[in-house]
Amino acid sequence: MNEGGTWRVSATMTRVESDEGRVEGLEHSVTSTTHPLPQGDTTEHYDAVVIGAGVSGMYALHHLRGMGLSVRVYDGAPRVGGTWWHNRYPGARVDGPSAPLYGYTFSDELVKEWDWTESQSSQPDVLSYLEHFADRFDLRRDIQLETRVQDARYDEATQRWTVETSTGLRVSAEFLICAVGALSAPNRPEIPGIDDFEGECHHTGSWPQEPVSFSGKRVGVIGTGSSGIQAIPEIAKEAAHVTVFQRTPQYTVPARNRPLAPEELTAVRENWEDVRAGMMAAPPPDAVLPMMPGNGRSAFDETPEQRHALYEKLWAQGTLGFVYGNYPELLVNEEINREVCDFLRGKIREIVRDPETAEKLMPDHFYGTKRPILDDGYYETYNRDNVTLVDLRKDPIEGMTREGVRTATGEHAIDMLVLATGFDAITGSMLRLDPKGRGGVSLREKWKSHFHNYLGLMVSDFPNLFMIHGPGTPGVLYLMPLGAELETEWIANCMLHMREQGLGAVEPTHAAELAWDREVNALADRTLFPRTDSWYTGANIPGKPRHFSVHLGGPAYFHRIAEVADEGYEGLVFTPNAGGGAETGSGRTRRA
Ligand code: NA7
Repeated sequence: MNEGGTWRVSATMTRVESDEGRVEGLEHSVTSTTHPLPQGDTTEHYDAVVIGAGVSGMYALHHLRGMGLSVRVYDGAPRVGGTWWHNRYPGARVDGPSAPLYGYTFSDELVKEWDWTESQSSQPDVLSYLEHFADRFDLRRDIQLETRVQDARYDEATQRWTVETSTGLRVSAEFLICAVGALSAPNRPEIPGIDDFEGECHHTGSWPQEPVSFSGKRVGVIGTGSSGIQAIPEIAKEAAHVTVFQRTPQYTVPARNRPLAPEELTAVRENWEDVRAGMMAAPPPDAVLPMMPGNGRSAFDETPEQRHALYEKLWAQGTLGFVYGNYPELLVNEEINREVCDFLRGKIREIVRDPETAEKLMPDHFYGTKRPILDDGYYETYNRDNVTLVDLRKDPIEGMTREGVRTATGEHAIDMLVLATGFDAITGSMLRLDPKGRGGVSLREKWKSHFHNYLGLMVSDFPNLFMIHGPGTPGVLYLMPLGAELETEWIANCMLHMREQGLGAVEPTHAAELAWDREVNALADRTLFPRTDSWYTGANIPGKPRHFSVHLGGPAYFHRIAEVADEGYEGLVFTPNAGGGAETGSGRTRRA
């Protein structure tokens, strides 16, 4: 959409970028502020520093560079890919709407040229795709790997961020884009004696680069979330024995991964505009829950038999269609949710032959209120002779010894411990970065008791800092690549607005943050989500403030943030450019 000579994301989510990576119409609108270095000063200067070379960070680089900005990306890993680089455990694959939807959408060429091979893409395939993306759009020349950002500080006088890296670099930038990942700060449980364990120990979220052999080994796995449930069947195929230490039993639905037929890809490519539009379509205003497209029928208009037939059909089809193709009441109505839980518990009893093991596997929370899981033979794995399940609710871990895991009833000798214990999700990687905002205020201090933010994109007292997939975005419950595109485009348009208006700093008001928090929570409170302990609420991390951190609007979120921009960036305070020379723009520069 072209408004007065510039491009911005409108409420209808018009695409703004060409395949070549230039943002159409912007070449003359944005001037890079790469400065010549003063003598003796080794600081590098950019318009924007992006932290993270994963799905979001790479797109941010591509888009901002396409606007003519100077951009530098830093990532501690030796390769691009972010979460998809680190989560290389056996069985890792996309467990959401997958190929070709789990990919960037902005480039028709990219959609046409990348041949996804499976319906649920494997981690190596996603990583190859991201490597291809980096090459295809010539991103590597602006990405510096094996370089962790150790310090990031805002200077009010110059309206710039100064970043220091593990490699001794000092970098200055007007904008700091934190693409640090929603699932990037691994949660290592503090088990007494864990450092005494003499065997191998690997976390699924930071899996070794070298191949890990399970052959002939007794492997203990702690954790039965998505990662554990993907990894356990694969490990059990190779290991001498697997002992699973389960704290919370989980529902999981068959992934039904299968090879993609070429004609399926062709059909998507031929209808790409419609497919893409469908991914972003605004839910109807009377939607039971905006993130749930549902199947067009209300559960209450059908008989119990009809509902059961739907659950059977969805189970047979597998995939997250079990959630998204279910009744729209699934995540908001106790009665319907309980019916689905009963159905799924029945499936566990059918599959698992030993009734005692089946009982240990029975989940008791509302289905879908923890991240829904897809598996490939998870419950079936407990029918193997080499797999044992320990129910930590009845037999808790007391500590680790040199040889294994000690629970209340005895010791489980193992050669390898796999920690599938998840992440300090959504906020953990920002807290690990701990940027220092106005007056040196630290994010850790700011977020000590609540993760205040505005639109999931910005934080008051942290001018010119933007987050992608931050708390309060639908990030982890939407399509991560598309979400990254849309959030980046919003951020880019905000930057463009500042350049046009001669503005040097932007941040939200605290009042806007509080209102946003209410908005996110009002949506969540309509659902069953807040009633379950999960990483959405922060309950998986001891001592973490309980705060529901996901916007449940799905595509509605993107329409909401577009509306904020269209209405003159309500809730943001802009400060004129400290460098002088530029005039403060029209009615969009406001005070709180
Ligand atoms: P999750 O979903 O957070 O799962 C972690 C699992 O580890 C879960 O079963 C936890 O039990 C368990 N856990 C965590 N800490 C402990 C301790 N101290 N003792 C025993 N068990 C523990 O992480 P994943 O990596 O599986 O998945 C994260 C996301 O990645 C996933 O949702 C997809 O979006 C992709 P709990 O349920 O907290 O009782």
